[in-house]
Amino acid sequence: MPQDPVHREETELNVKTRPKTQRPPMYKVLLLNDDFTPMEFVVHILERLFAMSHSQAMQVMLTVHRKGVAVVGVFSHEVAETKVAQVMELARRQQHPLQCTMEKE
Ligand code: TYC
Repeated sequence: MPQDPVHREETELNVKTRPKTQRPPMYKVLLLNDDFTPMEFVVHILERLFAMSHSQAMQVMLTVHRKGVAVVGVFSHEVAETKVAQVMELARRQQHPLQCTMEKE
């Protein structure tokens, strides 16, 4: 950028009047604890659908188990919806009561 006073002023003016670019809202995907879903199943879900390593998946699963809920990822609305649907479908197929929801960040 030119740094002489005239050009500097233009640069600052541009910064002030530049239209704000809106970032799309992001969504947290939350996993909820229950008393019945096996721990290994939750770990498997976190590895497969949320690209976590085995030890990372274990840690997050134990956080949900102890605290009741944890954020397992932050995504665009479309991706978050897909992740929630995939978790719910895999749990339903195995007849586990695992619950997964999303909320605006
Ligand atoms: N609480 C479950 C158990 O003791 C394990 C579990 C962890 C279930 C995380 C759901 O999102 C969950 N088998």
